[in-house]
Amino acid sequence: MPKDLRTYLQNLEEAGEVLHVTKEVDPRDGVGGLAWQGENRLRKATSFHNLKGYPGWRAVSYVCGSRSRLAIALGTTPERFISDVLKRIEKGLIKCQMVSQGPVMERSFLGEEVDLNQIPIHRMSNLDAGPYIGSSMDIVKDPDTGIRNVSLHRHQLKGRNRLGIHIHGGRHLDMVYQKYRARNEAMPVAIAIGHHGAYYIAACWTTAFGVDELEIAGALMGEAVPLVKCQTIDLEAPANAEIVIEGEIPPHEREEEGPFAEHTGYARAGSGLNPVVNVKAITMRHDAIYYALQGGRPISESQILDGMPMEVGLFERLRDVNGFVDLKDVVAVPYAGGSHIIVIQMTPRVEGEVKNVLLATLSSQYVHPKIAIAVDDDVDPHDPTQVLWSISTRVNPGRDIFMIPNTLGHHLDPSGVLITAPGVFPQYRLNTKMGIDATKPPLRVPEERDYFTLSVPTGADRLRIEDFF
Ligand SMILES: Cc1cc2nc3c(=O)[nH]c(=O)nc-3n(C[C@H](O)[C@H](O)[C@H](O)COP(=O)(O)O)c2cc1C
Ligand SMILES: [Mn+2]
Repeated sequence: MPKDLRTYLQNLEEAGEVLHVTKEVDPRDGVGGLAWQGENRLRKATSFHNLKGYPGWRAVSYVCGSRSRLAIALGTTPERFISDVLKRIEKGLIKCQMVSQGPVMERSFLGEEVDLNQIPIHRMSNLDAGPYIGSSMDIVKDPDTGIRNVSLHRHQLKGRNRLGIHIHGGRHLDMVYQKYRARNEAMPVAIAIGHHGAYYIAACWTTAFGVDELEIAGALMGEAVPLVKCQTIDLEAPANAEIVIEGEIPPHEREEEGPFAEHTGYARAGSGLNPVVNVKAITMRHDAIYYALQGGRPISESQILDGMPMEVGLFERLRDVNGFVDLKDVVAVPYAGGSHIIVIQMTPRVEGEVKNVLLATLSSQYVHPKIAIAVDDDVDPHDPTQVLWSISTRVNPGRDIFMIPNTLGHHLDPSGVLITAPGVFPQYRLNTKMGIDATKPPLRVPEERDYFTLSVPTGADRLRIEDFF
């Protein structure tokens, strides 16, 4: 059976990861908040069975909203996620396969029949300009090479056949869009909504320009992605998606878009005059499930989907700094926005090595990392109390912290300085990058390193208090 949202939901269900909400909830005023609480208070994904104004529809949220769920998507564990994913990618990408039919073609609405309001698109946060689609995998094709690019982009609902779009300057979709603009042509886009978690991990993958992320999805799953032809545009879309929206992005049209609460938790950065999508067709399953991906304030799905693929990409890069690093783990801290603070766990071998690793963390394929913190192998990088303890007891700030001002930061991080005209696409911000070396002295100086050996309360490494009452 091909992997899709339904097989994924089944796996999550078996792992006890899904909370079923049976009472009526309004997608415009409640789905976002309840889904957010489901994760942040109960650590569950949510399935909404009774949506006000949308009889017969079902919506799911936070299916990609935790480390354990993304591990389930790839049949691994959070601890083995990085190494397992790297192994699969190193085996090679898997080409997509064209098929003539797929469940996503069960119903189709063309031209005048198109009405986005028939989909229970939810309003995520109070500061948002309106309902937004966050689970949208935007598929475009480089007009020069014909190579696809897949990435997630927020889409504001603007009318029955109109969506807003937000494109980070310099991302691959922006590079493809620039080519269409230079030709004065509209860029066709197929927007796939609702699929297996592996597709979402792949769509959030940052790799070289000219790599089809659907081939990454194939490698992650170990099976080729089946594609069907779109009906109104010259593109292909995943045959087993829940919904596909076909549209075009005109080259020069701009319209107010946003505000929209982003992965930082704030809503105003990024909003302004942004491109639009004119929708030409909607195809979907008979009983399509809407994936109400929750963005915004941590912990939303944004931090996990941005963060976990980034951990893999950074691990791959950092292990080769200076030829070899004894790297243990890389963590994009979810409650810190998921991608702006990166904690690296490593065993330093020689003085200076850690700073080189921190520099590489702050300058990679990702623009997001702003603060990089290195901890030693006796500190759990996932535990904020241990990371803070390590900073407070192992960092001599004048020696162990460096800052590099006026580097390119993430344009949605409002602490940065906007260098482009306010509210005009694309936007860029400068920020300062900071590295913090909170490791012990390196292996080369064992006596100095030993000075920082952490004490253990007597017996705590052998005894468990639960066994004593
Ligand atoms: C939930 C979510 C929403 C996102 N929304 C946007 C967006 O609106 N605009 C954008 O440019 N990137 C957005 N991103 C980030 C890109 O999808 C992501 O960086 C992707 O890997 C870029 O692909 P590329 O390497 O092909 O450029 C979002 C990411 C997530 C996880
Ligand atoms: Mn890409």
